[in-house]
Amino acid sequence: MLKKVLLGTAGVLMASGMAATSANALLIDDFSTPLTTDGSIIILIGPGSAFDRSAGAGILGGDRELTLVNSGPASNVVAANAIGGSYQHNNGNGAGTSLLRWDGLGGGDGLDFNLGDVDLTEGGANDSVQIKVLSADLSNSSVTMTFYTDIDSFSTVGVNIPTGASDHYFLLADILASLDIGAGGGATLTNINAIEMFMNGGAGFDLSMDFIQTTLDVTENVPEPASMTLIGAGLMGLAGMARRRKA
Ligand SMILES: [Ca+2]
Ligand SMILES: [Ca+2]
Ligand SMILES: [Ca+2]
Repeated sequence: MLKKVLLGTAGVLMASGMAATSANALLIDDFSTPLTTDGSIIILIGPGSAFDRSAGAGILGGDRELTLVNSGPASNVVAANAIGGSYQHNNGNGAGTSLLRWDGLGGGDGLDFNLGDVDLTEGGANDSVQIKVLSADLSNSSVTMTFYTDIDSFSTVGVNIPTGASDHYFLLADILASLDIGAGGGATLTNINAIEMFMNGGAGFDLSMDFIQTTLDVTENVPEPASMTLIGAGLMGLAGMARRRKA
């Protein structure tokens, strides 16, 4: 019985250890705020574009802008929605794009710089951007993210999202190393005022995301021996408590 309790405790400790590590996270969007467009779904049949502004919880800076484009042909259907806490983009038999923008409250439908010098690293605690992908089918497609300090200082990085579901991380250092930068240089990750995510999808492109955040990549940052020892010590302490309780 005690063995079972201890195994259970170990599980909880491991889980809480993981949670503590990933608690250092700066949410960009969890898509809990649906699109403002009626029914939270935009459907474009044939060439054209639509703009959506959604303000609410779970959005960095409180304001998410979306420009959805159907590049044709006339029979192509392009759809986007934020229903049930995820963002989805789907192309039919032609191309289409989603431009998601987080540029803070205020400003217009274009690119503004109102995030208030947000620190993506949270004082150095975060080393990665995490994109929780529920499903992806990205043939003939590309996804990029651009991080702006201001109109002249920005960095664009390609996001290589694999097909299917994935918990996808890319390093903040990759943003700094980007060769695709503004006339004034790259972004300063501790002073970010706008973020864009551009999905340039060919025919059949589908992408569904649960959330985007900056965090510590726990898949690359495994516990060091010292903290494993601490967990072990904690376990022995709990074992002692359990024994005393039993007695
Ligand atoms: Ca805005
Ligand atoms: Ca804007
Ligand atoms: Ca979500």
